Amino acid sequence: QDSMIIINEMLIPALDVIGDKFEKGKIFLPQLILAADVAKECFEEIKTFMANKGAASESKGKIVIATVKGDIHDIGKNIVKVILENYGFDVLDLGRDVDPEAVLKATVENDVKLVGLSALMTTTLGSMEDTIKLLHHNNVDCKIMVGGAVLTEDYAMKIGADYYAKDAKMSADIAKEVLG
Ligand code: B12
Repeated sequence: QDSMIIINEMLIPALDVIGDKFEKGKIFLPQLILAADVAKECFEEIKTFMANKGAASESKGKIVIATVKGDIHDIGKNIVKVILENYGFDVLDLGRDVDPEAVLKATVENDVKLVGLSALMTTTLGSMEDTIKLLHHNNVDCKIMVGGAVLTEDYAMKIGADYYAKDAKMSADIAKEVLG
């Protein structure tokens, strides 16, 4: 609970300030990278803390997660992973800049019923749509949840996702609904 407060009320707003300043040209790429590195360190600490408190032992089901092709933003995706693992789900993290084919392969080979995709840029929403289309064209029996700052619920539905999650807590609620 305390970890979620630190993430949602302190770390994410701080990154929003950084993003805003970057957009307005008040800070530049080196500062953006520095801020991202600091945030990563903080999330690592929280992850270790949560792991020490003891995650659930019995797996509640498998979930594939990935940041889509062309996108290297993975802080949000990594938070989602930590939270899902804490709720007892097995997370197969494919990393960032992930090819749609790799998502398809991991989902089919591991008989995964829930896939989570992340995209942080308007330019990579197309890769997200391509990944969803590929899963649908191959008739993969799985639900797809999507997230990332540039997404909206409407857009998520338009590109064929089953669920839109605005934050990590919501991803856990969706996983509970889909996987029980
Ligand atoms: C940190 C950061 C970086 C870091 C990334 C480090 C890393 N390892 O991730 C670095 C410095 C590398 C970077 C690079 C770039 N960035 Co950048 N970056 C950011 C920044 C400041 C914060 C993003 C972040 O981590 N937020 C915090 C996390 C926790 O939030 P989140 O990702 O939204 O995740 C939460 C939810 O969305 C949801 N969620 C997210 N994913 C998923 C997935 C699932 C399955 C679910 C269920 C939920 C979920 O849950 C998460 C937790 O609550 C944003 C600004 C912003 N405020 O968003 C810009 C931003 C995303 N970057 C931007 C840009 C333009 C770039 C660059 C192109 C810059 C450049 N000129 O090179 C490159 C892109 C390189 C690439 N190909 O991807 C733009 C994108 C603009 C746009 N609309 O397309 C932004 C919005 C900044 C801006 N305002 O201009 N960036």
